[in-house]
Amino acid sequence: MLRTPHLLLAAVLGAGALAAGGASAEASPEPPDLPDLPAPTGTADQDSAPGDVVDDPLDPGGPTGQQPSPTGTASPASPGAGGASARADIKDAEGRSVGTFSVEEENGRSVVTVTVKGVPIGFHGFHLHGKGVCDAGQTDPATGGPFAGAGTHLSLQEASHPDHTGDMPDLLVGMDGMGAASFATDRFQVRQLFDGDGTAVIIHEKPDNQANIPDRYGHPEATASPGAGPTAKGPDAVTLKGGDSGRHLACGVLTER
Ligand SMILES: [Cu+2]
Repeated sequence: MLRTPHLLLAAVLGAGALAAGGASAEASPEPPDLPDLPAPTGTADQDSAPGDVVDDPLDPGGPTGQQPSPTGTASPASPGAGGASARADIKDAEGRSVGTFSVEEENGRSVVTVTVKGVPIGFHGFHLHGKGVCDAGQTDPATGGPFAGAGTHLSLQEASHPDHTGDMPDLLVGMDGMGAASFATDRFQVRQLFDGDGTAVIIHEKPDNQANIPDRYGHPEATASPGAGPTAKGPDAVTLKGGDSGRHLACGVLTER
């Protein structure tokens, strides 16, 4: 049902693109960061309509029957990797179930789906942490919060926040305490979640600032990140570790299925 407006929009914007870029619109590759889960519409000017791509990532089901991209390179599905999936029951520190988390590989992307209830209103930092341990009795000395055993943010390579493998969009919870989200990420494949120590999904008490601390916010030089210089501006070392999301509110150990 969304396809028709897209096509119309693409047609309108495509006219401008043709005037500006001509036939190069078809040959230009998709921006690497944009999910391309749904079957492409096959229109020659899909890359020239910025609004078109943004609408589609939350439509992973999208079996529209449209033909695949003519180039065949838009969907980096790897043979044998498709269909792997994992899930987790998310519980708070009192052991109450507050939601479910699932991730499933589709067309080379990992599609995450989460639903929660009984969680405080607002945005919550939402991450995969690098150990599959959810013990409410393990207290984080830095925050006093539970589930310290889940470790730091899952990171398959050296990175700062918000570029860890396990960094995900904030989870928004409504006035009724319920929240739901679905998104795609290419930061990990499902099998990688079970290498080593396993993986836990964590809902934090506070929003994640994604380390977006503009330089106009100063802070004591003592908390500056390594190499930040004497100005002590921008995100400090703590922010670059976790996005200032605060305590762990709830936790779920991922299991393969
Ligand atoms: Cu976290």
